[in-house]
Amino acid sequence: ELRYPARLNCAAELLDGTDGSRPAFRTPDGPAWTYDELRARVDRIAHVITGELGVVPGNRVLLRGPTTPWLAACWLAVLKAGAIAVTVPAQQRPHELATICEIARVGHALCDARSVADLRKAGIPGLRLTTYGADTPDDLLRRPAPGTPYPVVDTASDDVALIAFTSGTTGRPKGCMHFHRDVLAIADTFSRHILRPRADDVFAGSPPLGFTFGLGGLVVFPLRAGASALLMERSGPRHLVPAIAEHRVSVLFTAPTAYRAMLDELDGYDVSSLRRCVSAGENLPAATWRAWHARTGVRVINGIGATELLHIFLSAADEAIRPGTTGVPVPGWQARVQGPDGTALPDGEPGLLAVRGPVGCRYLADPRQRDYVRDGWNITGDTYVREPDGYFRYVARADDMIISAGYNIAGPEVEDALLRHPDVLETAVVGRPDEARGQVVVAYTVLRDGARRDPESLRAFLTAELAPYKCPREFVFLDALPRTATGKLQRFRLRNPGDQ
Ligand code: 3SK
Repeated sequence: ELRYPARLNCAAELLDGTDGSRPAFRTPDGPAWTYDELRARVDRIAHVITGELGVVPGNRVLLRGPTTPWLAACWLAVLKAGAIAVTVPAQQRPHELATICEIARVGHALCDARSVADLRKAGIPGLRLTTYGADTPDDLLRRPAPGTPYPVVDTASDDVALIAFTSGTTGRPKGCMHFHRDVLAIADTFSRHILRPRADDVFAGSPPLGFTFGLGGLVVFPLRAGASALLMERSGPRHLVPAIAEHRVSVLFTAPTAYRAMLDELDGYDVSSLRRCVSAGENLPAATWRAWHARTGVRVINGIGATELLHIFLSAADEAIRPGTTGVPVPGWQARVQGPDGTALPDGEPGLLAVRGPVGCRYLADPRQRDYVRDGWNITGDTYVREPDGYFRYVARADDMIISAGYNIAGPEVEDALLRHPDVLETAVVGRPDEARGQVVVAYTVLRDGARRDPESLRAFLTAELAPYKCPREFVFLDALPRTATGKLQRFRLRNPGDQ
């Protein structure tokens, strides 16, 4: 069991203790920031926000901007000063920002000057907006501040440190409150037991810092290990591969579709520095796992996490990794599969994934809390099967099961089969309402560059892979699949093409 002292400031814990001359953050083109430089910059920002800007402990401070060391430093400074960081994925639109600020009662915002237009357009009443990274005298980073260390605010370990918003594939965004101890708990469970980072590791990846997958993988885990992170503003597959080679990245965090897309970019690059590759955000198809392993020799660590639970709670490491499964509960976590009435189901039967552990869901003023937490278990909304050997296998999001002519069909199983076709880059398989059958299976597919749009070839391929009732009735070819700002597939937009 994890035990933390009653008084704890997680930012101070993450910043202290590492040799000041070691690198903390770097960017693809600038010089590295050492731990000493990071501490000095965090202290400077903390002085400015609490002095001139008037932030006091408990205030909610919105942070917004591309993935840079300055955004990470602002996050650390807000927490060190006892205030609460409100994080949002970078691409939120003005009306979404206004809703988030209203829900979280945000009083201050620290915003990269390049991302400020939408925040200004949102016209949030009473918001004190300060930019960083602009060439103006009122910029956060140019304001006068004492050059002395900032005295860390003595927060309780269960004071709220951050409010992370779920990007919400549908509905009003939900703010998830997390404590100072939760931030350390994700490092002391998933990172410590599965990732096992070393101080000489270089972390990099694509998830933005506004998504807790990125915040953990690119800030919390490297700092907790005294390691360094390459923070990239542009982190698509075409940027990641050269960056891995140039900066000798050893720990990579990205999503399944990026692993698949990176396979086409690897030629001519030396990625032998990689020793840990983590995939989350969506289920990792076995075909992608095998293809990445064959090309790089690295066994991808699959995981499932949730913004509600801050980071990954089911996973496996090294030889214990079993492609096509997510893994087992991360040490410190418990998981089971249950029926809609809350009773545990026997192994082999699909049902709702329920988990509990050191971090729990705490929605900010939202009645949906009652649906997410039932009898002390967090119900993630995923359908899973627990195999007799204790491994958890993803079936679908609970609302992604297709019921066609009385058959239950898991869209991801059909997707997995389609991804084994050499022309298929990405696919999403959904049920479309149908009078005769209830639903019919439709495959939306993005092909690799230069491949021919030939539904018959896909149909013939699938017939050899799947029972006939699972084969899509229709194939639709797209240039890209609809995704949220954090890269999650928006299946509802394919099921109901009129919805936005
Ligand atoms: O979606 C996930 O699997 C995830 C992983 C880590 C942290 C947060 C999330 C939502």
